Amino acid sequence: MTELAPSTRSRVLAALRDQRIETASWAFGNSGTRFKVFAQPGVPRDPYEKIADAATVHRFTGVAPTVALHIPWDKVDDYAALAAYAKEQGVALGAINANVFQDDDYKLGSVTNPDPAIRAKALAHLIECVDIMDATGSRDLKLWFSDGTNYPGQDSIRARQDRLASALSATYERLGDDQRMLLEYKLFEPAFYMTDVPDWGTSYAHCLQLGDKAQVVIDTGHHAPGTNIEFIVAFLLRAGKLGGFDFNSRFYADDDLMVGSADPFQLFRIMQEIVSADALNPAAGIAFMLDQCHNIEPKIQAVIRSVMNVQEATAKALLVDAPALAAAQENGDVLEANAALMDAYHTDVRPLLRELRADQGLDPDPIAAFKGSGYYETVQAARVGGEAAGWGA
Ligand code: AOS
Ligand code: ZN
Ligand code: ZN
Repeated sequence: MTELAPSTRSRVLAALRDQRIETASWAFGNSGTRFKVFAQPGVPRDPYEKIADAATVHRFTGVAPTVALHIPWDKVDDYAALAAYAKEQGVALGAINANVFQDDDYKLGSVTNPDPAIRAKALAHLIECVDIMDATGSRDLKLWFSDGTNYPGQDSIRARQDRLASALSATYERLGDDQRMLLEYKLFEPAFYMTDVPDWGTSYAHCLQLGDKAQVVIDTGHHAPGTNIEFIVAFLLRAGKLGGFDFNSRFYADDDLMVGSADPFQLFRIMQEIVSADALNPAAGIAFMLDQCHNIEPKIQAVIRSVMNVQEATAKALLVDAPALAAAQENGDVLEANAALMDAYHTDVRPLLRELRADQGLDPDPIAAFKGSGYYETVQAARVGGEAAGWGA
């Protein structure tokens, strides 16, 4: 890497030191496709063990101090005790993810179901998730609805929007002052004709109507191929409506592969929008979460790699020469403006990140450190009969 000016170096290192990435409990459990779940040895058998794995990721990376839970995959009797255990392990509990997609009752939808009794059951679950947030101290309720229809004419699109709005509003009313609702959208799957929250515009419109505590969450795998995700990021940032990300990579649909593996340049472009809007620091309120499934690769190591991939994209975004970019844009200098981004993107930031970790008292190579720690061998021996902890359960 060409020598950085000392002021740039300290600015970039300080920003990277403050960065926070949230892991997901379900990433540590067995997962798969509808064709096969390949079980791995040593996977967690309960939410406590998932938290222990998430804490391990934080121990080696230093920037992943929270872990998102999924209800009911992470159902326990005492959520305050779970939060206390997380604290002992050196992490905190993050977003609470609701699940209104895995009951037989939800075949025709959850909060948009034509049957009022099923809508009431779904809403009760969303409210229960806010009760859980009170116990865990979580700030964010993450809502993803699989609701939609498979055939034209199956149900009224407008009536379903009304039902959705009403459930969102009842849940919003239940939020405490410091709690938020993050509404995720997804183009398709499991519904194939029409999804009730298919895109950022739908999520944005509902969030706008609800109020400040409702924000859009962008899952990077939930768009049509070729969608300009950084445009969505820029738009929502400007509107003050970007609540966070579910990071992952995709080649085709909702592949849930490791973030930064399919298209590291896209991840850089997203982080560049974040950095240029000064929205990287946790104080800006954007939750940078991972939502991934490690179907064939070792899970803890894959989560560590994912955290590092986000760090690398962020470091590159922080290296963009902002004054030079602004000047080129102002002068209409297309090539200089583009070069300002590309120069930063092509910088090898790995030495800088090694330096950051050394400064933080961490091993500069988290993957080698994890492999050498013996943690994976220990849990493989201890956790006999680990089960599917989420998708594919
Ligand atoms: C589903 O496709 C969404 O990405 C969800 O955010 C998530 O994977 C699920 O709710 C697990 O929590
Ligand atoms: Zn997601
Ligand atoms: Zn998804």
